[in-house]
Amino acid sequence: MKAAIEADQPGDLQALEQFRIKYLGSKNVIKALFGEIRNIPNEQKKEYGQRVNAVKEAAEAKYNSLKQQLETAAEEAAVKDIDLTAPGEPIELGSRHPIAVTMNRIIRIFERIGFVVADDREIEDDWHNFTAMNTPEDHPARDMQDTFYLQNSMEMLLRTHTSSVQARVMKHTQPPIRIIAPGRVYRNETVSARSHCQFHQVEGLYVDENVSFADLKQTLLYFAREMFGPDAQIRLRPSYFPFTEPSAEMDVYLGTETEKDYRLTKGTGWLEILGCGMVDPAVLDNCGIDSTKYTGFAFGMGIERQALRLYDIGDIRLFFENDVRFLKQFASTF
Ligand code: 2NL
Repeated sequence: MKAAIEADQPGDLQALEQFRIKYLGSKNVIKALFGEIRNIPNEQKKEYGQRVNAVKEAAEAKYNSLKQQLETAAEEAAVKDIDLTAPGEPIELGSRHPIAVTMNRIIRIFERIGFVVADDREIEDDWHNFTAMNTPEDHPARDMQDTFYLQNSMEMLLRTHTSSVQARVMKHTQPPIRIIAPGRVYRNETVSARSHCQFHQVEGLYVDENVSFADLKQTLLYFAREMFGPDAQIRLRPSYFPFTEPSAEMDVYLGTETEKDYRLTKGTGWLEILGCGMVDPAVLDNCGIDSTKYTGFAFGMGIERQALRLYDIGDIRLFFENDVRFLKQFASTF
């Protein structure tokens, strides 16, 4: 048996496995030799047992050393098959999403005059999204901002604007506060080429002593000129929001010289880009800021519509489909 084991030369891992099953497996041939011990005269049993044991140990030792040898050889062969001079797989570079590009441009403009980015959750409670913003339950303005509620709870919802982020900042920070809150927001709306149930917003808030409507106007004029060029003109039209008083919509003058500008502005040359106003004192008080001491202005703008314009895209849904054929087209923007 010992000679047989020595003669057996498994040349690869598969043959080695056959060797293992034969000599070391659960039904191995050495076991049979151990079984024979009852037919051996008593005085020879000890020597017989020792010899069979030696056979077993020889098989184990051979198995272990061959296993190491063969595995090392297999690893070396695998490495040898790699062509280290072959060119690597190219790593495809992605590109920024056009919404992110547009948002970052807006953020940078406000950062230059001291606004700091504030960020928070998209799943909000009713208080931060509505009540703090002077829109209590049953307020008609809630209809315009119908949203998605979490299952089993009318308390938790997907935020309809990033004002909720600013409410959180006001609750834990005393003025001066100068923040912008960019982020994704949701509305329960039918999806079409022009509107979607999810979109992005940048809101801004400035609260301090003696903040005036003139500060708001000058800040927005600065923004319009940075965003649309040094000749940009703005106009403010009276409007209504529950959280600001007075409130206004801001339009930027693009002119009607190009066909695109004519179409976009419906022939007027003016494009509506944001809503704004002086923060309603009730909102300040709701968030723990003394409205007899402080005043503030706030504004909010949608990103998708500006991005559609910037890149001349015809359908808002393209922003959310993540089709690389669409996204690749913005690889050169930053
Ligand atoms: C729009 C109009 C607006 C605000 C957002 C705001 C935030 C705080 C307090 C008061 Cl914390 N107001 N945000 C104000 C006016 C307009 O958004 O059309 N957005 C797309």
